[in-house]
Amino acid sequence: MTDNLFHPYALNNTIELNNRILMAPLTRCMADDDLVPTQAMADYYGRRSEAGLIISEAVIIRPDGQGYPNTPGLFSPEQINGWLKVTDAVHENGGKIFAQLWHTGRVAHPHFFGGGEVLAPSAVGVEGTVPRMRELVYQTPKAASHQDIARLVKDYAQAAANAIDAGFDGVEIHGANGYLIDQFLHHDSNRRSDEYGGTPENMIRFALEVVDAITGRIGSDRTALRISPGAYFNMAGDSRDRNVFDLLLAELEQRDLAFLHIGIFDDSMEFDYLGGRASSYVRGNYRNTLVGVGSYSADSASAAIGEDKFDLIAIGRPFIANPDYVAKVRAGEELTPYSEDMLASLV
Ligand code: FNR
Ligand code: 8K6
Repeated sequence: MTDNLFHPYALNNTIELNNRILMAPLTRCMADDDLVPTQAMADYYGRRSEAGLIISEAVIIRPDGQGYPNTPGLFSPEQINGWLKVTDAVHENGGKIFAQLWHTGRVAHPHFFGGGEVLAPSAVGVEGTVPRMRELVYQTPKAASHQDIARLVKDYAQAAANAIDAGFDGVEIHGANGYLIDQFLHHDSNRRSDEYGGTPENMIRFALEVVDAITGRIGSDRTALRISPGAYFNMAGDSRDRNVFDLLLAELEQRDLAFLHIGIFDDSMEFDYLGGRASSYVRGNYRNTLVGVGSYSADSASAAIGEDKFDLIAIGRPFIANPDYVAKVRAGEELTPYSEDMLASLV
C-alpha cells in the first residue's frame, strides 16, 4: 500500500506539492568543466518531474566549496543560465525543484579550485582520499577566521538569490553529511573556543547565521535545511552533540522553514546519544514539516507516513534507477533495482 504518498501537501501558503515523494539530492558529477549544468542534466531532471519536489544534487556556492569532480555551481552567470535550462525542463513538465546549496568545508580539495586554503571550523582534517580520485589526499584545513565566516554567510545568501534567478522554487541548505555547516555542529570537527564553538549556543551560530541570511534574502517559505544529528559520514559521533542539536531544533522551530530534512543513507541506523533513529529524535524535538529518507521503499515510506514518523519521504537511489519512479509506484509496477554502475551515466 502506497496511498499515503499520493496526497498533496502544502509546505506553506506559497508552495503546494502534488504528492509526498521528494527526489533526494544526488551528486552525479556530470557538470561541465566550468561547473555549468548541461542539457543532459536538464533532460535527466525533466524526466523526474513527477516527484512532488525534486531536490537538486548538491550545488557548490563558491569555488573553494568543491570536494568532488564536476559538481555544478551557482556562482557564475553561465552556471545560472545552465540551471535555467534545468528548472525550465522541470516546470514544463509540471514539477517543482529546490537547489541544494553546498560547501564541503574540510572535505574540499584545492585540486578543484586551483590551490589555496581549505576552510573549516577547526584545523582538524578528515582521513583518507577523495572518492573517484583516490590520488588526492585530504589536507588539514585552516580554521576559518571571523572574516572568513562573514564572507561564507554572504556567499550562501548570494547563492540562494542566484538560485531564485535560475528559476528554482526554493533552496535546501546542505547542513548534513559531514560538510561545512555540519562540521560546526559536531564536536569531532568543531574545536573552537570563540563564539562559534565550545557551547551549544556557539556551535549552532554559524548554521543559524546561514539560515537567517538566506531567509532574509529569499523568504523562509522557500528555504529548507538538511541536517545529520547522527554523525555517520566524514564525521565521528560524540555524545555531547546531542545538546547542540536539541538547541538547534528549538531555534529552527521558530523559523518557519519550508521543511527540515534528515541526511542519512539508512534510517534504521540508531545513535545511542539520540536515543534511537535520527528521524525519531528529530520528530520528537521539532513540530514542523519533516522529510524522512534512507533506504525506504514506497511501501515502507507510506507506512512510516501513516504512523506519523515524518510528513514527506525523499527517495534517492531508486530514483537513479527509475526516472519514472512515481508513475511506476502509482501503477504498482516493479522497479528496476539500483546498482552502482548506474552512476556512470545520466539516464
Ligand atoms: C547521495 N546523497 C546525497 N545527499 C545530499 O545531501 N547531497 C548530495 O548531493 C548527495 N549525493 C548523493 C549521491 C549518491 C550517488 C548517493 C547514493 C547518495 C544521499 C541521498 O540524498 C540519500 O540520503 C541517500 O541516498 C539515502 O536515500 P535512498 O537512496 O536510500 O533512498
Ligand atoms: C555527496 C557526494 C557523494 C559523491 C558520491 C557519493 C556516492 C555514495 C555512495 C554511497 C556512499 C555511502 C556512504 C554512507 C556511509 C554510511 C556509513 C554507515
